[in-house]
Amino acid sequence: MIRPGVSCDIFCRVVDNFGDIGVTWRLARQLTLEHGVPVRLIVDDLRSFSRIEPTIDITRGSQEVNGVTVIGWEQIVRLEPASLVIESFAINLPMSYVAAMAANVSKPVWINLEYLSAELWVGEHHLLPSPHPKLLLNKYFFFPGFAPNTGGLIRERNLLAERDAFASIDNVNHLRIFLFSYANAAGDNLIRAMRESSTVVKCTIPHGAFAANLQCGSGLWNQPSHDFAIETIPFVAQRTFDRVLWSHDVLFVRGEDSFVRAQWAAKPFVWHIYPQSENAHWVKLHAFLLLYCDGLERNAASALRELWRAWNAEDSAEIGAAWRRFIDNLPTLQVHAGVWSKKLAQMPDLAANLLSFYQKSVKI
Ligand code: TRH
Repeated sequence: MIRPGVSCDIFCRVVDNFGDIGVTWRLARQLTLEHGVPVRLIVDDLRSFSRIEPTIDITRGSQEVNGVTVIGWEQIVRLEPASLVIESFAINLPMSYVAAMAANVSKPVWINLEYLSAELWVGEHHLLPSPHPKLLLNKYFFFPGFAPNTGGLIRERNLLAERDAFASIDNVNHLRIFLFSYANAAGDNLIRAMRESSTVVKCTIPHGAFAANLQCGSGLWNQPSHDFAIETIPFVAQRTFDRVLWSHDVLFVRGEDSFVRAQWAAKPFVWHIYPQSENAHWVKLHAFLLLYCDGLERNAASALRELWRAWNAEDSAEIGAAWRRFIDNLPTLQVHAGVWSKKLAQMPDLAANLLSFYQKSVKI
């Protein structure tokens, strides 16, 4: 049981795209709906937010959505700090709010919710304190991750049961591909390879830069075909995003949140990692592959690695062959995706880990 009186402020700055708001919104909802914690989500970009939560009114400084109080960034000066304060992805909190935290007799538990990574050092740094240089305050690094010595992954209480109930009514005889990606120079050749495969393929692409950058006009993959269909769809609300994933057989995902949801969907997937300066993202990609491919049959593992490499390198020349090899190994990859998802589900979820750290900290 969560100790009475806990309240939580989550701060989100949208750097780009939807991952920052995607992760914080998911966490805010879970803390409120499953743990009964009153949450305020303070966001600097309601317009981006409204793409994944259409009920957001972008003209309102404060509003109640799914039990969470959503507050515009400019309202911060009025806030009395909560007992649990989560800043996401190392953003800087406004000085006035930090000073108010320091002035509190019972100091809030202050968390920096970090980016997800499978790198080993993450476990060593998880929950390390970072003392404020001037004020009597500690901020704690909280690292999501795939190992028991990390903060784990966001996983709602009924997620896997809902997924399994959904899967049992699933019955189609063509290959359904969901393609959510950053703009990718290898995109056209990937779609060409899908179109030319011997399997009947239906490919769904959410609106965005990836779809916009495809050479639809060239007509090659745009011509009507009995064996291939491609459709672009508008963004759905995040609440229904999982159902979209569950109704496909192969998932292309990106960033952080959809990457995790593909793993809970227990489907073979391809990750377009968020590109970082100095190619730092390749280290993260390989660290994840090392974990994910553990126990996966050799051929299937090499097919998966090959496709992930070609996709992230935007390698137009290799993507077609890599796709065909991936598809040849699909049954094995499907079984493995289920095994991986079960393995991850053995660990406590991120919200539970967060609240248990909070409980321990307030007892000290
Ligand atoms: O959008 P992303 O690439 O997000 C990010 C940001 O770029 C961020 O700066 C970076 O730090 C981070 O990645 C690693 O990908 P992600 O994380 O998958 O977020 C997409 C969110 O959008 C996710 O919560 C799912 C949601 N979504 C919907 O709700 N409906 C949709 O139809 C789609 C396609 C996505």
